[in-house]
Amino acid sequence: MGLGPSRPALPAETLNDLLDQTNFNKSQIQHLYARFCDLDKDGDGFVTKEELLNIKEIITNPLGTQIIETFIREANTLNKIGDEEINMNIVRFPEFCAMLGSFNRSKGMNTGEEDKEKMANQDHSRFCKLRFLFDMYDNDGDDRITEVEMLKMLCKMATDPVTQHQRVSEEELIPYAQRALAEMCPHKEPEKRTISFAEFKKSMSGINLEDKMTIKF
Ligand SMILES: [Ca+2]
Ligand SMILES: [Ca+2]
Repeated sequence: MGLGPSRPALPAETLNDLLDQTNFNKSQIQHLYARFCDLDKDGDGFVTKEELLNIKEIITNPLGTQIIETFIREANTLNKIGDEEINMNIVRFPEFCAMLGSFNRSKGMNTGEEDKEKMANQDHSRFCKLRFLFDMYDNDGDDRITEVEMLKMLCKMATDPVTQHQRVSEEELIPYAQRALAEMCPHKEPEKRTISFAEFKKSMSGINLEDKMTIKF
């Protein structure tokens, strides 16, 4: 088939499934597969956290590790087949495609679609991005963002990804975490303030996520 020995061909069955399940066309899927194979340095058919952390935009992003950990976590919820145990450290190609499909939705959209359907797709894409962002903050996955989790994210954002130098100290960031929580959650007692996804979504309305949250793979 003209493919080098280092890259196994994408099985026709997988390709057909992905054409059904995502909005990507055949050449987009093949492009993603080539990218997936590049990331899969040891060629075992999975990409691991370590392999994903090699992506150039991820290395230089202060939230790179968070993005990848959340990406893997979300991919693995799509990954569950029956009672099969979830392997939290790997992503297979179908999940890789499904995850990117919900991120770069506009790329995979058919041009001849009805406007209505396009709008629904955009809403869906925004929803997926917001959910992803929320899950990045919600480190323990209990569906609430606490002050500790907010503070942890702020510390990460203030840390240089290359030198690991934290430009602003944790003590200095505490008031910012508290203010963010107070703004998003109206609960009167500060120690009871946690943010739900609904509150998070509301606070993000009007913020353009398209520029900030389109990950190029
Ligand atoms: Ca691998
Ligand atoms: Ca939480």
